[in-house]
Amino acid sequence: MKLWQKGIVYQIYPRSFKDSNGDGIGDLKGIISKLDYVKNLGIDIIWLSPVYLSPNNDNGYDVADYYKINPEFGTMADMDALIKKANELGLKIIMDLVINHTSTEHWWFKEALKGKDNPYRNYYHWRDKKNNWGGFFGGTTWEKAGDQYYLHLFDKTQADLNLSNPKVIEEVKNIMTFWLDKGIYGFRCDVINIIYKNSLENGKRRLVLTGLEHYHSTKRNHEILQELRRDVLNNYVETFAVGETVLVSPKQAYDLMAPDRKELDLVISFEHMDVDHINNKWFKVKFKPKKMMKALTKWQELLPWNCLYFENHDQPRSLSRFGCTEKYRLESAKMLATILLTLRGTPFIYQGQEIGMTNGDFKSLSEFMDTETHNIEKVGRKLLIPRPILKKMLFRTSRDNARTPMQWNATTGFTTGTPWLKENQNKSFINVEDALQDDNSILNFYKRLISFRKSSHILTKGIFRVISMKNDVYIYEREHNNQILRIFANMSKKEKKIHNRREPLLSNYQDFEPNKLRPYEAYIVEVRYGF
Ligand code: ISL
Ligand code: CA
Repeated sequence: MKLWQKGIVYQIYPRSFKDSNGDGIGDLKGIISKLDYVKNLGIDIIWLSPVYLSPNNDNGYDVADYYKINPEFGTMADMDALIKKANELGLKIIMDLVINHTSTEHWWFKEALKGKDNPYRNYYHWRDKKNNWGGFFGGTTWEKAGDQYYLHLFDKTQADLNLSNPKVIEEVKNIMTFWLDKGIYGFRCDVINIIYKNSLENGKRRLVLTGLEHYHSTKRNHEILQELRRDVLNNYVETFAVGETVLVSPKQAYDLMAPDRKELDLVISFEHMDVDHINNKWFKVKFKPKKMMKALTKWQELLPWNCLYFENHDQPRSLSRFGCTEKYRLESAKMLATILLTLRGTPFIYQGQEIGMTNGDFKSLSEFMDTETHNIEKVGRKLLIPRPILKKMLFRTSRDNARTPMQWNATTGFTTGTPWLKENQNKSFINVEDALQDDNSILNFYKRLISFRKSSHILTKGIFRVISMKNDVYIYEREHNNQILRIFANMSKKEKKIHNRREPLLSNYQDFEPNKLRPYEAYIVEVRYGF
């Protein structure tokens, strides 16, 4: 087994993790100061969201220079120190690789703006007129610059790179090599299945993302990934390339990660994140556990290995979506943790998830910093969505829900200054300092689960088999070498009848009652057939 299969990944969103100098913005020195914490949790791999030079219109996903560190985060020397200290602790680092687009502040783009015959013009996509494509952040995907328009599938300050230009591919290879030579373990590749555009013609009309068929999972996209593996990743002993995808089926995901195709190692898919909305994430509906179980089961059955996650910097907090933030906060957070760490695949934990952080307690739209949230607000206003409804949509779904500062303690744990994004006031009782001292905390439960998983061949290697998805109760097994663990998870706040008399090996309740699951109760039992 590779390290990325045995290990646990922890995602750090640098801006919100730990501020070391009181300017209200998390930074690299802050991260260094918390590496011991991450290590003690039982983590093996850190995924660092972008730290490159950036004007921060999309918090670093708009890269202005791939070879420079954003000064708000520190210096290249700090980055070297982070890699060194992490490696000393046995922690690997993967960095975000954002190659679908650059910031319009990137010097390539500034050169491109100089005119049609500039050598960098062809680094981007240009048209004389807009087409009918729809963007990920709402609205058109074309912005005028001079007498032409450039393509941006995301914010207008994120210009799509033209990967049909071999020079751009060379640039990507150089960037990857530069960072791998510094001792990182690999990359989380941003929106990696939409990087190659077959054509810039009008698309078939769709409710969202018109034009998708021209750039989604193209053949050439696969070839590019094969080329990056062959010419870059293969030069190193072991690397890890995990790709974030957009709208993939299990088959499309498998084609990106199948070992014999030599593209990515692992794919981040979204179906289980789409279970509490209709059409798109802004239209939330009541969460039905069955939908989640079905989505998880489907991917467990169809892919040999999954990226297991309930949260990241783009998703509202899982506790606020799929659990209970009040009466059963501890139980439901631990129940979700139990599922996360007992399925087959590589678990990803997003900063703060391990202490049960919840959605932000935003009171007004002006408190949001996220460009997507503001773009969608504009779209909503144009569509004449009544203000109270629009507000509700944004409060519930804004990506800023996941980006509020990490709650290290009840007071100035994140920063001694003014945080760049409003802190959640529940830091008074949801914070690392308190959680470390409380044996019953979500944090200590995560630690127990992580060490349980790592010492169990059944959980790391075993096959997955679903037993039941009825009545809000998820029951499945993992099996390896004829040894079986059965996992029970009550995903609701109602007590449920089940069949089980065996004492659990690990449970989110202190005691055990046979043949029932109390609200959000979840546990692991050992099964012996034929005895
Ligand atoms: O927010 C989303 C998921 O609910 C998606 O629409 C998201 O924009 C998409 O998954 C792509 O995300 C990635 O690329 C974006 C960046 O804004 C996100 O933070 C990043 O994770 C553009 O680089
Ligand atoms: Ca700082």
